[in-house]
Amino acid sequence: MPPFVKADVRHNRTKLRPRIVHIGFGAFHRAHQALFTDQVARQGDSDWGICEVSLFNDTAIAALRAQDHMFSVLETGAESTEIKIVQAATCALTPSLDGPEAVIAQLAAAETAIISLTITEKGYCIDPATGRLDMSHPEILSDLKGSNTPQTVLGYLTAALKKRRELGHPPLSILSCDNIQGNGQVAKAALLAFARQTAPDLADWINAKITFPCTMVDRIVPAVTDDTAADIAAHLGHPDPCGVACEPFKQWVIEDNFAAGRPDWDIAGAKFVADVTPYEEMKLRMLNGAHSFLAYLGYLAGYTHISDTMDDPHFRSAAFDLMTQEAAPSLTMPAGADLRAYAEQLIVRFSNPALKHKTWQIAMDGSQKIPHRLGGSLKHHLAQGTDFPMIALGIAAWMRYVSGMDEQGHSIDICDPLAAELYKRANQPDPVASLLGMEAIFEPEIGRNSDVITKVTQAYNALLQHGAKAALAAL
Ligand code: CS2
Repeated sequence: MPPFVKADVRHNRTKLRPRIVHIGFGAFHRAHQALFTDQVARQGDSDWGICEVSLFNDTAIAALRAQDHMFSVLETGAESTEIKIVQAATCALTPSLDGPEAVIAQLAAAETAIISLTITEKGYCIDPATGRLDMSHPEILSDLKGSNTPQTVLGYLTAALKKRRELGHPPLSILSCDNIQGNGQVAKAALLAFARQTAPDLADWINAKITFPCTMVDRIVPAVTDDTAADIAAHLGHPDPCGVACEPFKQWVIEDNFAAGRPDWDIAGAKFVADVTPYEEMKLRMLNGAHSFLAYLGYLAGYTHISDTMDDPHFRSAAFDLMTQEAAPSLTMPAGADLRAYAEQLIVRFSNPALKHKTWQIAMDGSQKIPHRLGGSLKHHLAQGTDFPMIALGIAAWMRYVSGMDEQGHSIDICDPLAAELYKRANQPDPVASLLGMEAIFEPEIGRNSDVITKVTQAYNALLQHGAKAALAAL
Protein backbone atom coordinates (compact mmCIF):
# COMPACT_ATOMS: atom_id res chain seq x y z
CA MET A 1 0.00 0.00 0.00
CA PRO A 2 1.45 3.47 -0.87
CA PRO A 3 2.35 5.70 2.13
CA PHE A 4 -0.40 8.01 3.35
CA VAL A 5 1.70 11.12 2.62
CA LYS A 6 5.03 11.79 0.98
CA ALA A 7 8.14 11.72 3.14
CA ASP A 8 8.59 15.53 3.02
CA VAL A 9 5.21 16.06 4.73
CA ARG A 10 5.92 13.62 7.53
CA HIS A 11 7.43 14.74 10.77
CA ASN A 12 9.61 12.75 13.08
CA ARG A 13 7.29 10.85 15.38
CA THR A 14 9.85 8.65 17.08
CA LYS A 15 9.71 10.61 20.34
CA LEU A 16 5.92 10.61 20.63
CA ARG A 17 4.37 8.51 23.39
CA PRO A 18 0.63 8.05 23.95
CA ARG A 19 0.61 10.31 27.01
CA ILE A 20 -2.86 11.50 26.04
CA VAL A 21 -5.65 8.99 25.66
CA HIS A 22 -8.49 10.65 23.84
CA ILE A 23 -12.01 9.22 24.00
CA GLY A 24 -14.19 10.31 21.08
CA PHE A 25 -12.35 10.16 17.76
CA GLY A 26 -14.94 12.36 16.05
CA ALA A 27 -14.64 15.18 13.53
CA PHE A 28 -14.32 17.93 16.13
CA HIS A 29 -11.46 16.29 18.00
CA ARG A 30 -9.55 15.63 14.77
CA ALA A 31 -9.71 19.26 13.68
CA HIS A 32 -9.10 20.67 17.15
CA GLN A 33 -7.19 18.97 20.00
CA ALA A 34 -5.44 16.51 17.66
CA LEU A 35 -4.29 19.33 15.39
CA PHE A 36 -3.10 21.49 18.32
CA THR A 37 -1.13 18.51 19.66
CA ASP A 38 0.29 17.84 16.21
CA GLN A 39 1.45 21.44 15.89
CA VAL A 40 3.25 21.19 19.24
CA ALA A 41 4.90 17.95 18.14
CA ARG A 42 6.08 19.61 14.93
CA GLN A 43 7.62 22.66 16.53
CA GLY A 44 9.34 21.42 19.63
CA ASP A 45 10.79 18.23 20.99
CA SER A 46 7.50 17.25 22.58
CA ASP A 47 6.84 13.61 23.44
CA TRP A 48 3.08 14.17 23.74
CA GLY A 49 1.31 11.79 21.39
CA ILE A 50 -2.27 10.55 21.44
CA CYS A 51 -3.88 7.17 21.68
CA GLU A 52 -7.19 7.64 19.86
CA VAL A 53 -10.12 5.74 21.34
CA SER A 54 -13.57 5.37 19.94
CA LEU A 55 -15.96 3.39 22.08
CA PHE A 56 -18.53 2.80 19.36
CA ASN A 57 -16.99 3.59 15.95
CA ASP A 58 -14.65 0.74 15.11
CA THR A 59 -14.71 1.63 11.40
CA ALA A 60 -12.96 4.93 12.07
CA ILE A 61 -10.37 3.29 14.31
CA ALA A 62 -9.66 0.54 11.75
CA ALA A 63 -9.28 3.18 9.03
CA LEU A 64 -6.92 5.25 11.18
CA ARG A 65 -4.72 2.25 11.86
CA ALA A 66 -4.65 1.39 8.17
CA GLN A 67 -3.11 4.79 7.37
CA ASP A 68 -0.40 4.77 10.01
CA HIS A 69 -2.52 6.87 12.42
CA MET A 70 -2.44 9.92 10.15
CA PHE A 71 -5.36 11.92 8.83
CA SER A 72 -6.03 15.18 7.08
CA VAL A 73 -7.73 18.38 8.13
CA LEU A 74 -8.86 20.61 5.29
CA GLU A 75 -9.20 24.21 6.45
CA THR A 76 -11.66 25.87 4.10
CA GLY A 77 -11.99 29.63 4.22
CA ALA A 78 -14.22 31.80 2.09
CA GLU A 79 -11.23 32.50 -0.16
CA SER A 80 -8.55 29.90 0.44
CA THR A 81 -8.06 26.31 1.47
CA GLU A 82 -5.19 24.56 3.22
CA ILE A 83 -4.65 20.91 4.03
CA LYS A 84 -2.84 19.76 7.17
CA ILE A 85 -1.77 16.23 7.98
CA VAL A 86 -2.18 15.40 11.66
CA GLN A 87 0.50 13.00 12.87
CA ALA A 88 0.10 13.21 16.63
CA ALA A 89 -1.65 9.87 17.09
CA THR A 90 0.58 6.91 17.87
CA CYS A 91 -2.02 4.22 18.46
CA ALA A 92 -5.77 3.66 18.38
CA LEU A 93 -8.16 1.39 20.25
CA THR A 94 -11.80 0.41 20.15
CA PRO A 95 -13.56 -2.12 22.37
CA SER A 96 -15.11 -4.19 19.62
CA LEU A 97 -11.73 -4.84 17.95
CA ASP A 98 -9.43 -4.82 20.96
CA GLY A 99 -11.67 -5.72 23.88
CA PRO A 100 -12.78 -3.32 26.60
CA GLU A 101 -9.88 -4.44 28.82
CA ALA A 102 -7.34 -3.05 26.31
CA VAL A 103 -9.02 0.36 26.49
CA ILE A 104 -9.12 0.23 30.29
CA ALA A 105 -5.46 -0.82 30.42
CA GLN A 106 -4.41 2.11 28.21
CA LEU A 107 -6.35 4.57 30.35
CA ALA A 108 -4.73 3.08 33.46
CA ALA A 109 -1.18 2.94 32.01
CA ALA A 110 1.50 4.72 34.01
CA GLU A 111 2.46 6.97 31.09
CA THR A 112 -1.09 8.21 30.51
CA ALA A 113 -1.13 11.74 31.91
CA ILE A 114 -4.29 13.16 30.30
CA ILE A 115 -7.56 11.52 29.36
CA SER A 116 -9.31 13.95 27.07
CA LEU A 117 -12.95 13.67 26.08
CA THR A 118 -15.16 14.74 23.20
CA ILE A 119 -18.21 12.64 23.91
CA THR A 120 -20.88 15.34 23.30
CA GLU A 121 -23.21 16.68 25.94
CA LYS A 122 -25.20 13.47 26.19
CA GLY A 123 -22.08 11.34 26.80
CA TYR A 124 -21.97 12.55 30.41
CA CYS A 125 -25.41 11.05 31.19
CA ILE A 126 -26.41 14.09 33.20
CA ASP A 127 -29.56 16.11 33.54
CA PRO A 128 -28.58 19.07 31.34
CA ALA A 129 -30.41 21.59 33.53
CA THR A 130 -28.57 20.68 36.74
CA GLY A 131 -25.42 18.95 35.54
CA ARG A 132 -26.15 16.06 37.92
CA LEU A 133 -25.77 12.41 36.96
CA ASP A 134 -29.04 10.95 35.69
CA MET A 135 -29.45 7.96 37.98
CA SER A 136 -32.34 6.65 35.91
CA HIS A 137 -30.26 6.50 32.70
CA PRO A 138 -30.55 2.89 31.44
CA GLU A 139 -26.87 2.60 30.49
CA ILE A 140 -25.73 4.05 33.80
CA LEU A 141 -27.95 1.52 35.60
CA SER A 142 -26.47 -1.25 33.48
CA ASP A 143 -22.88 -0.10 34.15
CA LEU A 144 -23.53 0.18 37.87
CA LYS A 145 -24.36 -3.53 37.86
CA GLY A 146 -20.70 -4.01 36.90
CA SER A 147 -20.59 -5.56 33.42
CA ASN A 148 -17.15 -6.26 31.90
CA THR A 149 -18.05 -4.18 28.84
CA PRO A 150 -19.11 -0.76 30.07
CA GLN A 151 -21.75 1.06 28.05
CA THR A 152 -20.80 4.54 29.19
CA VAL A 153 -17.66 6.65 29.37
CA LEU A 154 -18.20 6.97 33.11
CA GLY A 155 -18.11 3.17 33.35
CA TYR A 156 -14.79 3.07 31.48
CA LEU A 157 -13.24 5.89 33.48
CA THR A 158 -14.24 4.35 36.80
CA ALA A 159 -12.87 0.93 35.84
CA ALA A 160 -9.63 2.51 34.61
CA LEU A 161 -9.10 4.72 37.65
CA LYS A 162 -9.77 1.76 39.94
CA LYS A 163 -7.08 -0.20 38.13
CA ARG A 164 -4.73 2.77 38.12
CA ARG A 165 -5.05 3.21 41.84
CA GLU A 166 -4.52 -0.51 42.48
CA LEU A 167 -1.38 -0.46 40.33
CA GLY A 168 -0.06 2.56 42.22
CA HIS A 169 0.25 4.64 39.04
CA PRO A 170 0.36 8.42 39.33
CA PRO A 171 -2.79 10.54 39.16
CA LEU A 172 -3.73 12.21 35.92
CA SER A 173 -6.12 14.80 34.52
CA ILE A 174 -9.43 14.33 32.77
CA LEU A 175 -9.90 17.06 30.20
CA SER A 176 -13.43 17.57 28.95
CA CYS A 177 -13.54 19.28 25.55
CA ASP A 178 -17.31 19.34 25.19
CA ASN A 179 -19.62 22.33 24.88
CA ILE A 180 -20.90 22.30 28.42
CA GLN A 181 -20.69 25.15 30.85
CA GLY A 182 -18.13 24.22 33.54
CA ASN A 183 -17.28 21.09 31.52
CA GLY A 184 -14.51 20.01 33.90
CA GLN A 185 -16.70 20.39 36.97
CA VAL A 186 -19.57 18.60 35.26
CA ALA A 187 -17.29 15.71 34.28
CA LYS A 188 -15.97 15.52 37.83
CA ALA A 189 -19.40 15.61 39.46
CA ALA A 190 -20.77 12.94 37.13
CA LEU A 191 -17.75 10.66 37.61
CA LEU A 192 -17.75 11.08 41.39
CA ALA A 193 -21.48 10.35 41.60
CA PHE A 194 -21.00 7.23 39.50
CA ALA A 195 -17.89 6.01 41.36
CA ARG A 196 -19.50 6.65 44.75
CA GLN A 197 -22.23 4.14 43.89
CA THR A 198 -19.70 1.38 43.31
CA ALA A 199 -16.64 2.22 45.43
CA PRO A 200 -16.85 5.19 47.82
CA ASP A 201 -13.13 5.05 48.64
CA LEU A 202 -12.30 5.25 44.92
CA ALA A 203 -14.53 8.33 44.69
CA ASP A 204 -12.56 9.92 47.55
CA TRP A 205 -9.28 9.13 45.77
CA ILE A 206 -10.57 10.63 42.49
CA ASN A 207 -11.76 13.70 44.34
CA ALA A 208 -8.37 14.20 45.99
CA LYS A 209 -5.98 13.26 43.18
CA ILE A 210 -7.49 13.67 39.72
CA THR A 211 -7.82 17.13 38.22
CA PHE A 212 -10.54 18.15 35.78
CA PRO A 213 -9.47 21.36 34.00
CA CYS A 214 -12.29 23.27 32.34
CA THR A 215 -11.85 24.25 28.69
CA MET A 216 -13.45 26.44 26.09
CA VAL A 217 -13.11 24.81 22.69
CA ASP A 218 -14.03 26.44 19.42
CA ARG A 219 -13.86 25.49 15.79
CA ILE A 220 -16.70 24.92 13.35
CA VAL A 221 -16.32 21.38 12.01
CA PRO A 222 -19.36 20.20 10.06
CA ALA A 223 -20.00 16.48 9.55
CA VAL A 224 -18.16 15.22 6.48
CA THR A 225 -20.32 14.92 3.36
CA ASP A 226 -19.56 13.23 0.03
CA ASP A 227 -18.58 16.64 -1.34
CA THR A 228 -16.14 17.42 1.46
CA ALA A 229 -14.67 13.91 1.21
CA ALA A 230 -14.12 14.53 -2.51
CA ASP A 231 -12.45 17.89 -1.76
CA ILE A 232 -10.14 16.25 0.74
CA ALA A 233 -9.26 13.50 -1.75
CA ALA A 234 -8.54 16.12 -4.42
CA HIS A 235 -6.12 18.00 -2.13
CA LEU A 236 -4.47 14.86 -0.81
CA GLY A 237 -4.27 12.91 -4.03
CA HIS A 238 -6.22 9.96 -2.62
CA PRO A 239 -9.23 9.43 -0.33
CA ASP A 240 -8.92 9.78 3.44
CA PRO A 241 -11.73 8.08 5.34
CA CYS A 242 -10.60 9.90 8.51
CA GLY A 243 -10.27 13.32 6.86
CA VAL A 244 -12.34 16.28 8.04
CA ALA A 245 -12.99 19.76 6.71
CA CYS A 246 -13.42 22.81 8.93
CA GLU A 247 -13.13 26.57 9.09
CA PRO A 248 -9.67 28.20 9.37
CA PHE A 249 -10.48 29.68 12.83
CA LYS A 250 -9.68 27.76 15.98
CA GLN A 251 -9.57 28.69 19.64
CA TRP A 252 -8.80 26.83 22.86
CA VAL A 253 -8.80 28.31 26.35
CA ILE A 254 -7.69 25.89 29.04
CA GLU A 255 -7.66 26.04 32.82
CA ASP A 256 -4.04 25.39 33.74
CA ASN A 257 -4.63 22.70 36.33
CA PHE A 258 -2.92 19.47 35.27
CA ALA A 259 -1.93 16.69 37.67
CA ALA A 260 0.80 15.15 35.52
CA GLY A 261 1.88 17.85 33.08
CA ARG A 262 0.49 18.86 29.69
CA PRO A 263 1.71 19.72 26.21
CA ASP A 264 2.66 23.32 25.53
CA TRP A 265 -0.51 23.77 23.51
CA ASP A 266 0.10 27.53 23.71
CA ILE A 267 2.82 27.03 21.05
CA ALA A 268 -0.07 26.23 18.73
CA GLY A 269 -2.20 29.18 19.88
CA ALA A 270 -4.08 27.83 22.91
CA LYS A 271 -4.39 30.08 25.94
CA PHE A 272 -3.83 28.83 29.49
CA VAL A 273 -5.75 30.74 32.14
CA ALA A 274 -6.67 30.41 35.81
CA ASP A 275 -10.41 30.69 35.17
CA VAL A 276 -12.10 29.65 31.92
CA THR A 277 -15.63 30.61 33.01
CA PRO A 278 -15.92 33.94 31.16
CA TYR A 279 -14.61 32.45 27.89
CA GLU A 280 -16.86 29.43 28.19
CA GLU A 281 -19.93 31.54 28.85
CA MET A 282 -19.08 33.91 26.01
CA LYS A 283 -18.69 31.11 23.51
CA LEU A 284 -21.68 29.06 24.64
CA ARG A 285 -24.09 31.98 24.87
CA MET A 286 -22.96 33.93 21.81
CA LEU A 287 -21.66 31.40 19.28
CA ASN A 288 -23.60 28.30 20.27
CA GLY A 289 -26.69 30.26 21.34
CA ALA A 290 -26.84 31.93 17.92
CA HIS A 291 -26.06 28.63 16.20
CA SER A 292 -29.00 26.84 17.82
CA PHE A 293 -31.27 29.84 17.20
CA LEU A 294 -30.31 29.84 13.50
CA ALA A 295 -30.55 26.07 13.28
CA TYR A 296 -34.16 25.76 14.50
CA LEU A 297 -35.51 28.85 12.78
CA GLY A 298 -33.44 28.17 9.67
CA TYR A 299 -34.57 24.57 9.39
CA LEU A 300 -38.23 25.60 9.78
CA ALA A 301 -37.74 28.30 7.15
CA GLY A 302 -36.30 25.77 4.71
CA TYR A 303 -32.60 26.74 4.97
CA THR A 304 -30.30 23.72 4.74
CA HIS A 305 -27.05 25.35 5.85
CA ILE A 306 -26.08 28.01 8.37
CA SER A 307 -24.46 30.03 5.58
CA ASP A 308 -27.88 30.06 3.80
CA THR A 309 -29.45 31.73 6.84
CA MET A 310 -26.73 34.39 6.70
CA ASP A 311 -27.86 35.31 3.17
CA ASP A 312 -31.22 36.31 4.65
CA PRO A 313 -30.87 39.83 6.12
CA HIS A 314 -33.52 39.18 8.81
CA PHE A 315 -31.74 36.07 10.04
CA ARG A 316 -28.42 37.84 9.97
CA SER A 317 -29.53 40.80 12.01
CA ALA A 318 -31.55 38.62 14.41
CA ALA A 319 -28.46 36.49 15.14
CA PHE A 320 -26.42 39.65 15.69
CA ASP A 321 -29.07 41.08 18.02
CA LEU A 322 -29.35 37.84 19.94
CA MET A 323 -25.59 37.92 20.51
CA THR A 324 -25.15 41.61 21.28
CA GLN A 325 -28.42 42.50 23.00
CA GLU A 326 -29.45 39.32 24.76
CA ALA A 327 -26.31 37.21 25.31
CA ALA A 328 -23.52 39.80 25.74
CA PRO A 329 -25.24 41.71 28.58
CA SER A 330 -25.26 38.50 30.63
CA LEU A 331 -21.45 38.18 30.44
CA THR A 332 -18.73 39.49 32.72
CA MET A 333 -15.53 39.49 30.71
CA PRO A 334 -11.86 40.19 31.49
CA ALA A 335 -10.73 43.74 30.68
CA GLY A 336 -10.18 44.36 27.00
CA ALA A 337 -12.73 41.85 25.69
CA ASP A 338 -14.74 43.32 22.83
CA LEU A 339 -18.00 41.39 22.56
CA ARG A 340 -19.30 43.43 19.66
CA ALA A 341 -16.19 42.61 17.63
CA TYR A 342 -16.62 38.97 18.66
CA ALA A 343 -20.22 39.00 17.37
CA GLU A 344 -19.11 40.62 14.11
CA GLN A 345 -16.45 37.96 13.68
CA LEU A 346 -19.05 35.23 14.34
CA ILE A 347 -21.31 36.58 11.62
CA VAL A 348 -18.37 36.34 9.20
CA ARG A 349 -17.61 32.79 10.38
CA PHE A 350 -21.25 31.71 10.02
CA SER A 351 -21.32 33.20 6.52
CA ASN A 352 -18.38 31.10 5.24
CA PRO A 353 -19.93 29.65 2.06
CA ALA A 354 -17.37 26.85 1.88
CA LEU A 355 -18.61 25.32 5.14
CA LYS A 356 -21.69 23.30 4.42
CA HIS A 357 -22.85 23.19 8.03
CA LYS A 358 -26.34 21.75 8.15
CA THR A 359 -29.00 23.36 10.30
CA TRP A 360 -30.27 19.82 10.94
CA GLN A 361 -26.89 18.82 12.40
CA ILE A 362 -26.83 21.70 14.87
CA ALA A 363 -30.50 21.08 15.74
CA MET A 364 -29.55 17.64 17.08
CA ASP A 365 -29.65 17.02 20.83
CA GLY A 366 -31.45 20.29 21.61
CA SER A 367 -32.51 19.01 25.03
CA GLN A 368 -28.83 18.80 25.96
CA LYS A 369 -27.79 22.08 24.35
CA ILE A 370 -30.53 24.62 25.12
CA PRO A 371 -29.77 24.96 28.86
CA HIS A 372 -26.13 25.93 28.21
CA ARG A 373 -26.77 28.02 25.12
CA LEU A 374 -29.90 29.99 25.95
CA GLY A 375 -30.62 29.19 29.61
CA GLY A 376 -27.71 31.19 31.06
CA SER A 377 -28.58 34.39 29.19
CA LEU A 378 -32.26 33.90 29.99
CA LYS A 379 -31.56 33.70 33.73
CA HIS A 380 -29.76 37.03 33.49
CA HIS A 381 -32.81 38.70 31.92
CA LEU A 382 -35.15 37.20 34.50
CA ALA A 383 -32.95 38.52 37.31
CA GLN A 384 -32.68 41.98 35.71
CA GLY A 385 -36.30 42.20 34.56
CA THR A 386 -35.13 42.85 30.98
CA ASP A 387 -36.70 41.59 27.78
CA PHE A 388 -35.52 38.55 25.77
CA PRO A 389 -37.49 38.36 22.48
CA MET A 390 -34.82 36.45 20.52
CA ILE A 391 -34.25 33.89 23.25
CA ALA A 392 -38.01 33.34 23.50
CA LEU A 393 -38.22 32.89 19.74
CA GLY A 394 -35.26 30.48 19.76
CA ILE A 395 -36.86 28.29 22.45
CA ALA A 396 -40.21 28.43 20.65
CA ALA A 397 -38.55 27.38 17.39
CA TRP A 398 -36.95 24.40 19.13
CA MET A 399 -40.41 23.44 20.45
CA ARG A 400 -41.90 23.78 17.00
CA TYR A 401 -39.05 21.68 15.60
CA VAL A 402 -39.45 18.81 18.08
CA SER A 403 -43.14 18.56 17.21
CA GLY A 404 -41.77 16.58 14.27
CA MET A 405 -43.43 18.39 11.34
CA ASP A 406 -41.96 21.27 9.34
CA GLU A 407 -43.81 24.22 7.85
CA GLN A 408 -44.39 22.37 4.60
CA GLY A 409 -45.94 19.41 6.42
CA HIS A 410 -42.87 17.17 6.01
CA SER A 411 -41.76 15.10 8.94
CA ILE A 412 -38.55 16.06 10.74
CA ASP A 413 -36.00 13.45 11.76
CA ILE A 414 -35.48 14.47 15.39
CA CYS A 415 -32.22 13.25 16.88
CA ASP A 416 -32.23 13.70 20.62
CA PRO A 417 -31.84 11.34 23.58
CA LEU A 418 -35.20 12.66 24.84
CA ALA A 419 -36.85 12.64 21.37
CA ALA A 420 -39.83 10.46 22.32
CA GLU A 421 -40.72 12.55 25.37
CA LEU A 422 -40.20 15.81 23.47
CA TYR A 423 -42.42 14.66 20.62
CA LYS A 424 -45.15 13.61 23.02
CA ARG A 425 -45.13 16.90 24.91
CA ALA A 426 -44.82 19.01 21.75
CA ASN A 427 -48.01 17.42 20.44
CA GLN A 428 -50.08 17.97 23.57
CA PRO A 429 -52.71 20.74 23.79
CA ASP A 430 -50.36 23.09 25.70
CA PRO A 431 -46.93 22.23 24.26
CA VAL A 432 -45.09 25.29 25.59
CA ALA A 433 -45.93 24.81 29.27
CA SER A 434 -45.53 21.07 28.92
CA LEU A 435 -42.03 21.32 27.42
CA LEU A 436 -40.95 24.10 29.80
CA GLY A 437 -42.04 21.79 32.62
CA MET A 438 -39.32 19.25 31.78
CA GLU A 439 -37.02 19.70 34.75
CA ALA A 440 -34.16 17.77 33.14
CA ILE A 441 -33.96 20.67 30.64
CA PHE A 442 -35.35 23.74 32.39
CA GLU A 443 -34.68 24.56 36.01
CA PRO A 444 -37.97 25.48 37.75
CA GLU A 445 -36.90 29.15 37.98
CA ILE A 446 -37.03 29.20 34.17
CA GLY A 447 -39.62 26.57 33.33
CA ARG A 448 -42.23 27.78 35.81
CA ASN A 449 -41.63 31.49 35.33
CA SER A 450 -44.83 33.12 34.08
CA ASP A 451 -42.95 35.69 32.01
CA VAL A 452 -41.06 32.91 30.21
CA ILE A 453 -44.25 30.92 29.64
CA THR A 454 -46.05 33.99 28.24
CA LYS A 455 -43.26 35.14 25.95
CA VAL A 456 -42.38 31.71 24.60
CA THR A 457 -46.08 31.03 24.01
CA GLN A 458 -46.44 34.28 22.03
CA ALA A 459 -43.39 33.41 19.94
CA TYR A 460 -44.66 29.88 19.43
CA ASN A 461 -48.04 31.14 18.23
CA ALA A 462 -46.32 33.56 15.88
CA LEU A 463 -44.37 30.66 14.40
CA LEU A 464 -47.54 28.61 13.95
CA GLN A 465 -49.49 31.45 12.39
CA HIS A 466 -46.89 33.17 10.25
CA GLY A 467 -43.99 30.76 9.85
CA ALA A 468 -40.37 31.22 10.87
CA LYS A 469 -39.36 33.80 8.25
CA ALA A 470 -42.26 36.14 8.97
CA ALA A 471 -42.10 35.68 12.76
CA LEU A 472 -38.45 36.59 12.68
CA ALA A 473 -38.90 39.50 10.30
CA ALA A 474 -41.61 40.89 12.59
CA LEU A 475 -39.05 41.21 15.39
C1 CS2 B 1 -22.57 23.52 16.91
C2 CS2 B 1 -21.17 23.35 17.47
O1 CS2 B 1 -23.33 21.37 16.32
C3 CS2 B 1 -23.45 22.30 17.11
O2 CS2 B 1 -24.24 22.26 18.03
O3 CS2 B 1 -23.16 24.63 17.51
O4 CS2 B 1 -20.64 22.11 17.15
C4 CS2 B 1 -20.24 24.47 17.00
O5 CS2 B 1 -19.99 24.37 15.62
C5 CS2 B 1 -18.95 24.45 17.76
O6 CS2 B 1 -19.21 24.53 19.12
C6 CS2 B 1 -18.05 25.58 17.32
O7 CS2 B 1 -16.95 25.63 18.15
